[in-house]
Amino acid sequence: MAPIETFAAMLALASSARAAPFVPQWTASQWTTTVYSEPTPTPSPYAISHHNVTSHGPYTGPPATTTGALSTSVIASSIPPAPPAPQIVNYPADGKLHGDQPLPFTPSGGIGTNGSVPMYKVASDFDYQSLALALYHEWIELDLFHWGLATFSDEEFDAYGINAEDRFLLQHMADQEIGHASVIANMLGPNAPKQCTYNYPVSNVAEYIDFNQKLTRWAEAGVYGFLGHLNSGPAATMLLQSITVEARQQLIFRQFGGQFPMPEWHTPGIPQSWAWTLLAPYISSCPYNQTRLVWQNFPALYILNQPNPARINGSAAWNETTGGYANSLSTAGIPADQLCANASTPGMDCPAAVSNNRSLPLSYPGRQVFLKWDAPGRLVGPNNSYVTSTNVAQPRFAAWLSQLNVTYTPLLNVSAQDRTAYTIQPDVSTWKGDPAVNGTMFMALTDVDLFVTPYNVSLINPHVAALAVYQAG
Ligand SMILES: *[C@@H]1O[C@H](CO)[C@@H](O)[C@H](O)[C@H]1NC(C)=O
Ligand SMILES: *[C@@H]1O[C@H](CO)[C@@H](O)[C@H](O)[C@H]1NC(C)=O
Ligand SMILES: *[C@@H]1O[C@H](CO)[C@@H](O)[C@H](O)[C@H]1NC(C)=O
Ligand SMILES: *[C@@H]1O[C@H](CO)[C@@H](O)[C@H](O)[C@H]1NC(C)=O
Ligand SMILES: *[C@@H]1O[C@H](CO)[C@@H](O)[C@H](O)[C@H]1NC(C)=O
Ligand SMILES: *[C@@H]1O[C@H](CO)[C@@H](O)[C@H](O)[C@H]1NC(C)=O
Ligand SMILES: *[C@@H]1O[C@H](CO)[C@@H](O)[C@H](O)[C@H]1NC(C)=O
Ligand SMILES: *[C@@H]1O[C@H](CO)[C@@H](O)[C@H](O)[C@H]1NC(C)=O
Ligand SMILES: *[C@@H]1O[C@H](CO)[C@@H](O)[C@H](O)[C@H]1NC(C)=O
Ligand SMILES: *[C@@H]1O[C@H](CO)[C@@H](O)[C@H](O)[C@H]1NC(C)=O
Ligand SMILES: *[C@@H]1O[C@H](CO)[C@@H](O)[C@H](O)[C@H]1NC(C)=O
Ligand SMILES: CC(=O)N[C@H]1CO[C@H](CO)[C@@H](O)[C@@H]1O
Repeated sequence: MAPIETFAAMLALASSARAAPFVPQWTASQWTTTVYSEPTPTPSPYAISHHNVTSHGPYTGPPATTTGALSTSVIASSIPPAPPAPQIVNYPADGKLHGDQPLPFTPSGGIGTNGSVPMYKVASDFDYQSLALALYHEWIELDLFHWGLATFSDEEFDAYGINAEDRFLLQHMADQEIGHASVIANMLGPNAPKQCTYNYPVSNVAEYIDFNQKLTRWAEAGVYGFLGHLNSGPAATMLLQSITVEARQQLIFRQFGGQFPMPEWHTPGIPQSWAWTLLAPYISSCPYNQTRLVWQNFPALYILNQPNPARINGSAAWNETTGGYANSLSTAGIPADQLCANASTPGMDCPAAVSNNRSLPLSYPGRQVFLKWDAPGRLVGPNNSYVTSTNVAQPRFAAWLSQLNVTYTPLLNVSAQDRTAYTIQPDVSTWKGDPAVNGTMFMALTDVDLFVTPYNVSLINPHVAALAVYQAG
């Protein structure tokens, strides 16, 4: 009878959970399928209420009554370095067991392994703000993926080799976002951010696919940046089980765009404020009473010669983006014989495919990269209610954030008046044979070359002047 008692207990948990959505009531149905198989009516998992966003375009409403990031008392402007955690320093790491085993076949240690019942909810402001940011991403993806299907014709997709079966995959990826949004909203509770309306910088299939592969990359990297820092291990586990699917979506959009699917050996993690900076410009308005975020919006960085994956020679691009932040590709004005969509030679062409070799690299070490950036103080994001800011008066370095590395190169020929400069792509590796600067990655301008590594990368924020996605491969 033990399974039924457990089932009854789970049902009780499920019904009491109605008032508190972050308790995972759907756990009950998982138990019913695995433990209890009587044909009894059982609570089934319900997806979060959502709709198909019908309005798109820039925000045209009245000025917002509340502007700026959410804030409380701010204690300091930077966090000084401190010694590492003694437990990590002291653990011998010699392959032997150093503690009694809590169970057979089970080593001592770990977090959340002592039998305490997991609570799939956020446990701190850090957790709340991080998951709320992730939810804003799931919402935009739910709309963006459907929007493309509704906006472009079958013939337009077919011209890029994205056929009916591929379009079903796109539809399926949109639907996956319902699950991702439901999971995160459940862990946040009743004030979780709601669906918004959006403004996409795209006018054809090539631009749409490129915007998608860039947006899913910063959404993915945005989560890797905070996942290991969450107070709630249960929330981290559940979120990761959505983000692994997001990672597959990113790869598929690269394949749809005819790019090499995953040139990098490691996916970078970025600070939350970077993910919010990159996302916010594409949100036009959010509902009344929308939960606001604490994260910073940095000024836009324009990569003037951003490599253009729609070209046969992707590095031969000048001012071919649809704007700052995403710096996603524009096909406007490119002669037909320079578009890889029109090429038929392997290495030059770029049909949607599992993989494509590109004979001419998008970018390469030694490349001059020309830059322009905005001054702070611009209104961005939902209802134009957030304000871009930076502590940096004059940037001096480009920070190339990719894979496991942040590499700085000096800004050259800086014009303080025009806010322009150029820099040279560095020749660095993660491991021998793997160029660090590759794939869909990030570039920030900074005032100092602060040494940061994947787990303390957010300490760079007080030094960031402007931010962009860079298309290195
Ligand atoms: C949104 O539109 C898609 C078709 O693009 C449809 O399959 C889906 O059911 C719609 N969702 C809602 C909530 O209306
Ligand atoms: C299990 O560990 C948590 C902290 O990780 C602690 O709060 C809790 O009291 C522990 N429970 C038991 C039964 O030791
Ligand atoms: C990026 O990685 C791909 C796949 O390993 C490789 O072919 C390409 O040369 C790399 N690009 C650069 C700029 O190193
Ligand atoms: C944002 O603008 C929309 C449309 O004007 C409005 O309905 C909504 O209440 C505004 N949201 C906030 C948080 O002010
Ligand atoms: C706005 O949100 C607060 C909680 O943040 C809630 O107490 C209030 O009822 C909400 N107002 C409306 C009109 O939904
Ligand atoms: C590709 O473009 C780059 C940058 O304009 C140029 O240096 C290079 O010669 C071009 N390669 C070919 C094969 O046209
Ligand atoms: C880039 O192109 C846009 C129009 O598409 C133009 O307004 C802008 O001045 C150009 N910028 C540069 C640096 O050439
Ligand atoms: C694809 O690119 C790799 C790396 O540049 C190269 O070794 C390989 O020969 C290429 N294969 C084809 C079929 O082009
Ligand atoms: C450096 O700036 C000067 C003045 O703006 C300009 O004439 C020159 O071409 C620039 N050099 C490079 C390599 O961009
Ligand atoms: C990049 O990261 C790897 C792995 O942490 C490290 O070994 C390598 O030295 C880094 N390279 C640079 C240029 O920082
Ligand atoms: C970040 O971590 C590295 C160790 O991985 C450390 O050497 C560096 O000083 C830290 N950076 C800051 C700004 O604290
Ligand atoms: C000449 C030619 O093939 N033009 C095609 C180039 O690619 C674009 C986008 O796929 C098509 O619209 C053109 O017809």
